[in-house]
Amino acid sequence: MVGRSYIAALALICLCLFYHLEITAATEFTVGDSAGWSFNVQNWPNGKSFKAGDVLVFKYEQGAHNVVVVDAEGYISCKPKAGSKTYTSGNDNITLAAGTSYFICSFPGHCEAAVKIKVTAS
Ligand SMILES: *[C@@H]1O[C@H](CO)[C@@H](O)[C@H](O)[C@H]1NC(C)=O
Ligand SMILES: [Cu+2]
Repeated sequence: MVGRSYIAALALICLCLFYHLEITAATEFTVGDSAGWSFNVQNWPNGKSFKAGDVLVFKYEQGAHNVVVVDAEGYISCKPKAGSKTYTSGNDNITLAAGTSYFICSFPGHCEAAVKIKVTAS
């Protein structure tokens, strides 16, 4: 009897751990899906839920765009502050922190053409 309930308890613990991992595992998102980091990508985050630790993958032809980490002001104005972190590989992985993150392309006219996203992670 003792052996049985011990095994049952272990099984329950394993299930709970598995469930916990399932709900906390990081998700990888390709920004813009098949179109990638491109014009009019701005609405791509709509309806998706993000959590801290999720990874955004920005895919684009190297040299055609870049990815600049900005704040709300930079997002709205399309003007990154000097020294803003900039990614240029064309296959950039950015891990989300909790809160709202803003990314734009700083090539002339691109951010204005909606190569920008705002993502809120829980
Ligand atoms: C980003 O992650 C992908 C796999 O998801 C990998 O192929 C790529 O090399 C990574 N990019 C960088 C810059 O490390
Ligand atoms: Cu661009």
